Amino acid sequence: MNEWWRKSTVYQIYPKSFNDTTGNGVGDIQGIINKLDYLKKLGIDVVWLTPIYKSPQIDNGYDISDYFSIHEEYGTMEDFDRLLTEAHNRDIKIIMDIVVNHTSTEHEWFKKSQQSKDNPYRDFYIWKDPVEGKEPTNWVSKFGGSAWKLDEQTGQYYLHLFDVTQADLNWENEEVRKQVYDMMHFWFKKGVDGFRLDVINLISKDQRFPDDDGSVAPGDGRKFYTDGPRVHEYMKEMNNEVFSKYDSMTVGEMSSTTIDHCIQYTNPDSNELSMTFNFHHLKVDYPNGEKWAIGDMDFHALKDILSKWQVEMHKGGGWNALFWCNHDQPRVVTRYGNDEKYHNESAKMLATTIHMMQGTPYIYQGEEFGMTDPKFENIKEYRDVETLNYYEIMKEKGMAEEEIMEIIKRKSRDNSRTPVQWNDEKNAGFTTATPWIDVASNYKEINAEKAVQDENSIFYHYQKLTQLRKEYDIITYGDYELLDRDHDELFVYVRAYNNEKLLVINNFSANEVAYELPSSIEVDSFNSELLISNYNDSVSIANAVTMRPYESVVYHLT
Ligand code: TEU
Repeated sequence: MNEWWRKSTVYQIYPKSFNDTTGNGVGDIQGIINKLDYLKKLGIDVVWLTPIYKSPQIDNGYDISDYFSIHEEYGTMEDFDRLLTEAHNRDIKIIMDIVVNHTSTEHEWFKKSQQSKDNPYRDFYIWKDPVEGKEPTNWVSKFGGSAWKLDEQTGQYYLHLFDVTQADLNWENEEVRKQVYDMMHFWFKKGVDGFRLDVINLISKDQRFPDDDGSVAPGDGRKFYTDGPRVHEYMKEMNNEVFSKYDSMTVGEMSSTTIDHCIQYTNPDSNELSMTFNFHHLKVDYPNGEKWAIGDMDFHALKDILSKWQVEMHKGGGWNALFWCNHDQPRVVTRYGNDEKYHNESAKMLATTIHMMQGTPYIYQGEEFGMTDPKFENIKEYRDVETLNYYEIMKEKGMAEEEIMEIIKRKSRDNSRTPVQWNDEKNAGFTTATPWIDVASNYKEINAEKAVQDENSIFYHYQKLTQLRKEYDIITYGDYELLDRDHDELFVYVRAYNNEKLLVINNFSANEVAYELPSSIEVDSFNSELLISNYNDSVSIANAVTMRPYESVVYHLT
């Protein structure tokens, strides 16, 4: 089997914030077509489009009301077909984001399901009688509040792990599964190259629907639906019915998952998915696991987690999706780097850290030239449903406005959803109208046009990383070892493949750090070549090196 995705770099587009050509303040499909040459220049191989289907847009398209049509603000099916052709003409593949854990409550299936208990669509969703006059379980929604909503007319509750307008589908129902597979065939037949599957490890629920004992957090029901009882059976069925029939790539978004499950999802012998996203490395700044609180990044935990996934997925024949940023996460240069004095250095260093690992790397729009969090101070500037819900929840807890806004400023998903900063013109060149969400104020300094004009920019660093991946098999196939685990500032690892090694040294601090390489590396017995660095005058390797603030170097030893 041709596993092209193992050597690919993926670029994620959040269409709403990408590029507006119709002048309505919202990005569109034509806007993506207009930027394909820019993406080609960056060197990416695959575009992941977040949902563009018809949707009431309560959760920006993750609430689908019709899987077969395009959301009208984004354009038409003809526009989409043109995008596919234009992308393929440039050797860029397109993968669609598909949301099948839930649909919008405006989907026809849900509307019918809601009509009566004996409607044939009733069983498409998860309806339960009240228990002692209350919710069927104590589970909370990931966006806050109960995960159950009472339907007054029929007297039953439906499950929604996310927003109340995102009703969970009942995967136990064979007809649901069949409809989903048919819909996937529809998109494959159009020519799409694969899917990103939204929260796909939540589709199988424990059919006993027990209460949570609160041992992790009050009402945290995760253990009853995460990597649930039949999830691998469903993935194998989906693969057998759909994916196996096309030369496709599939990436599953795995919420709170484990390495063992991800090995099972992605080892080719299981016939499930190509690769998985997991989020453990993006929780190392959550104090006691709490997202809506501010904490320092635990650097040792970051190294341990990323390394453990590298080593164990490799051993188990699994495959990682590598990423720092997406539309749900704050911008990494602000979060784990330094978005002021060392903006350029730290953005490049962070990129190198994951692009030299084993797996398929993802670049989120704007990351390639170092977009930062916008640092909006006022709740009126925020749009995200999760953020607005938690604003109310924190208010109800009696927290002060100032404290709440400090948390939101650091944690909101809108941090990554501000319009792409194309140039230094009005609205950063994103739109001629009022954008649906404000542009970050630093667009005159940080924008794509400026990056493309400057050979030392972050953009060209990413371009180089995508090229190296194509040239050096060791990046794709080599094994991984973390060095100097306890070092407080440096993240150092080696990749090894046949008789070659890659030595990757990243300084995560603003300090100058003197570093002596462990003798096990035996640098003297190799020829070494500096493959990439983020200072123009990084030196060739020796047993001892001095790493400048956020310096990052990669040596190829042969
Ligand atoms: O996200 C799933 C998910 O659990 C998150 O990353 C979520 O945003 C986070 O836990 C909130 O703290 C996916 C999509 O990426 C996200 O945009 C959707 O809102 C969500 O599923 C529901 O479809």
